Amino acid sequence: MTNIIEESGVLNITRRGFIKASSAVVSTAALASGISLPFRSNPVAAAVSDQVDEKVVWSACTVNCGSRCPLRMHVQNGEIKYVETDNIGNDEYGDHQIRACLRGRSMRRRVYNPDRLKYPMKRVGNRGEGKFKRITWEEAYDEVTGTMQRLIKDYGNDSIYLNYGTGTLGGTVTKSWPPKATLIARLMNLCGGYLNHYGDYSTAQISAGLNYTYGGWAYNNSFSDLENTKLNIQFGNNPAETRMSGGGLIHHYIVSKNRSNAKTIIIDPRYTDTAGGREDQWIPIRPSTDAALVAGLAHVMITEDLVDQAFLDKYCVGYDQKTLPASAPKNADYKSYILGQGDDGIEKTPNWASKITGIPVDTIIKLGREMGTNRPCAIHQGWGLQRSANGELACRAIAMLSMLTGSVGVSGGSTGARESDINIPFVRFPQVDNPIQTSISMFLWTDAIHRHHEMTDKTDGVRGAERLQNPIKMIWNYAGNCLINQHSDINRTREILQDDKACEMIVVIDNHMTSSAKYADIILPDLTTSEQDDWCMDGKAANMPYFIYAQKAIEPQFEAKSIYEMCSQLAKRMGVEQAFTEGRTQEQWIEHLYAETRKQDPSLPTFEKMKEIGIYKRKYDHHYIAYEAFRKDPDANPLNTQSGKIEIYSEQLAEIAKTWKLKEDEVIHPLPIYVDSFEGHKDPLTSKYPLQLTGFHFKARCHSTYGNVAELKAAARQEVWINPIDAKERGIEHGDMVSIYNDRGEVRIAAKVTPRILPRVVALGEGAWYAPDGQKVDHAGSINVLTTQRPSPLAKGNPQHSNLVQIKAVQKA
Ligand SMILES: Nc1nc2c(c(=O)[nH]1)N[C@H]1C(S)=C(S)[C@@H](COP(=O)(O)OP(=O)(O)OC[C@H]3O[C@@H](n4cnc5c(=O)[nH]c(N)nc54)[C@H](O)[C@@H]3O)O[C@H]1N2
Ligand SMILES: Nc1nc2c(c(=O)[nH]1)N[C@H]1C(S)=C(S)[C@@H](COP(=O)(O)OP(=O)(O)OC[C@H]3O[C@@H](n4cnc5c(=O)[nH]c(N)nc54)[C@H](O)[C@@H]3O)O[C@H]1N2
Ligand code: SF4
Ligand SMILES: [Mo]
Repeated sequence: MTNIIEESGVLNITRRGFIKASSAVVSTAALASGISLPFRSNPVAAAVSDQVDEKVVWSACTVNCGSRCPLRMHVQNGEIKYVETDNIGNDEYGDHQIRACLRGRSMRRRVYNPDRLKYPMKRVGNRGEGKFKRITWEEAYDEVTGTMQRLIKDYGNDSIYLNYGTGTLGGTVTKSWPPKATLIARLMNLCGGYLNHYGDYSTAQISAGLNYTYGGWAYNNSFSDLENTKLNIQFGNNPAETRMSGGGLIHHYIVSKNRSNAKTIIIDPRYTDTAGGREDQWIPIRPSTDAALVAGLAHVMITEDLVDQAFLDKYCVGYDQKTLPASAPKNADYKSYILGQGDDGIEKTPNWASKITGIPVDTIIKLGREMGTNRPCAIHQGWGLQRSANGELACRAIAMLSMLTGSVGVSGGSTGARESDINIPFVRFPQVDNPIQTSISMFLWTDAIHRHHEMTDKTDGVRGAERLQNPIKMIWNYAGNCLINQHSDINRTREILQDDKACEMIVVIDNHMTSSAKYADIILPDLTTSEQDDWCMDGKAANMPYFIYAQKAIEPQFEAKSIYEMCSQLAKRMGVEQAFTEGRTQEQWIEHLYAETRKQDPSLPTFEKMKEIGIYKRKYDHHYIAYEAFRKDPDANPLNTQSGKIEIYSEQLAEIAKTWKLKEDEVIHPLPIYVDSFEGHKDPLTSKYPLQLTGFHFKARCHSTYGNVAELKAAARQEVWINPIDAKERGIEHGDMVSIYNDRGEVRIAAKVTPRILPRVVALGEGAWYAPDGQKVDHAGSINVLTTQRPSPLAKGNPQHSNLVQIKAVQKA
């Protein structure tokens, strides 16, 4: 299909169909097939009214869903009338269209949403009450810099915290995470620095855990490489919902898996959309027990002589006595652990694993044999299973399967981590060093407000210092809803934040009046992507990376300003304006960053060309194979671990396990063993709260973003998944209103009674907009009313999928 957008990024089309485009050679056939303009359906109106300017502008959806989609804004008289997406090219796999999902296509409803923040505002009521008065930008800037200067003087720069926020993760100038990449950090670092955070809500446990196994962030083969595999095993990985872009990873996943025709096994407590009839086998598993399943599978492979011993000997440390480090006690190797010759004396038989996981013994034996005889295997894990109380161990355990089968570093193989991608290098906004070295886990900021004096490296994972010197007195909350909605235990957070003598100033920079914005002292209304220019990238895209030049489609709404403008103005008041802007406007930075990028890679289109084409895709004819060089020559290309090899037994973890202060039910271990977790199926609390509640990332929203679009809410309703057995015991029928509760709070939402979830497990999509009534009961299905702020042992991360609850019926449908 020909399309005008191939020739011109920004088209001006008049009501009478004249085209005022820079370069366009546009056929009427293209017009007819590519765009349906309102004037064509109403020629009479067109004839009598004045000319209307219509243009099509490339923009993007920059939220943190892992994909990143181009949007083509149809703008009439300065207003977005409708939203299209990538429909250029021939759409052949490998050069396919990056088509936006329903969320991106509803961007217009986010830009013109009644929740839109219009003016700078200052809190007038109690914090969290949601009462604000309109102020001018000048007043807002003065208030922020005045208070900030006082706090820096009284407490130091380490009392100023940049909260996690990923609302504009896909932007470059507007990028909201990691903190050091944001313009707020640039501003703060020019003014003495800020308290940093490490880790993220997405991958805290896997980053911490597999870091010791592979050395640094653990990569895996790209999904496109599934076309070479013999067996496809997905642990808690749901790209059909979490990588939804039509051009993104679910597309790579389906096409390449079909090409290999490899058997596909989905291991998840829920029957996911990724399964959705495309799987050969669904193995439902009790949450937080994957490590036990792995041990059972290892037992099968070891006892039936199906492991790749040569691989384990050459590339790994600690599989058996031969490669165990000298510092380790005897029998501290993995094989001894599995065969019951280790410390615990328990043989990890399929029968043992079955009791813990709820998976039949036969299924475990069969799967172990399939893995051992279909090498290399593609073993991937999503991040849901590590977002749990024992997630650091679970994610390391899954990687064992790639090692036992010798699948690491080869085509068709895997590492056990989540799939990786090839990227196009792009020069980012230059960063200024942070003079403050201290950082905390992104999950412990509420603690750092009210018990900072107790927080040390050994107790709370403080980094860069032995202990926290100062409490958090000010929070910058840019493009994030983690102040309330996305952080655990909302009721606890509310209590901590209500005291405005503790944390004295909260600045929220957002587009909408979110639950986090209600807790602001100062609200600064930001532009949306549609109202400014930016480079948008970092979408997961296997071996077809791309970037988008998002261009301003409409004028700023109300009094909203760009983050660049806000920070420049604040910098001016702090006396660092020149250092902050380096004399450039936002548009000049955009051009400058691209010029720098093209210096590295002159094959990229010119800036002018990018304006026209909007999106640049690069097709690679190879796949990303993680640790390929290491596999080929481990001596020349060692890993970044202490030994240079894959560490099944980690001496560093053994040391941490000895020196850190942990609670009785918390385990850090040099081997990837199975342990019961707090709020797991064996926790004594199950006598009161017998159901394991697991969260999941839901197609109706990207976290909370798009959560206020009525059409999306109606298309994919928020409901709690419950098995018919559990429902029947409680007199619950499909559609009934139920109460989900534990000691932390209560949520009321409709029940989805379905065999798609394991009995004794219930599931709720994360991100619904918290809607409490006067009685503190949430009516939106906002899961973080029920989650805990107790961190996981090693990462000090968010165990947001480990929750025990009870459910009762409250109202018939
Ligand atoms: N229980 C539970 N909680 C979870 C999770 C879970 O699985 N379970 N998942 C966790 C994970 S993995 C993550 S990544 C976090 C995500 O947590 P957040 O990063 O807080 O993600 P969002 O809820 O999408 O919030 C993004 C905010 O950015 C705003 N925004 C969007 N576009 C713009 C813009 O152009 N400018 C500005 N200024 N603001 C904008 C949105 O309005 C929204 O308020 O949630 C975590 N919370
Ligand atoms: N539509 C949409 N897409 C998104 C997001 C979104 O909010 N909406 N968020 C994006 C972000 S920031 C992130 S970090 C990713 C998150 O990506 P993930 O963390 O992978 O997503 P989840 O849905 O939390 O978990 C994936 C699957 O793990 C399963 N699971 C939970 N516990 C266990 C367990 O113990 N064992 C096993 N085997 N499976 C388990 C869940 O049922 C779920 O189907 O998604 C991204 N994509
Ligand atoms: S939410 Fe994700 S998949 Fe959907 S349009 Fe935006 S970037 Fe694309
Ligand atoms: Mo995330």
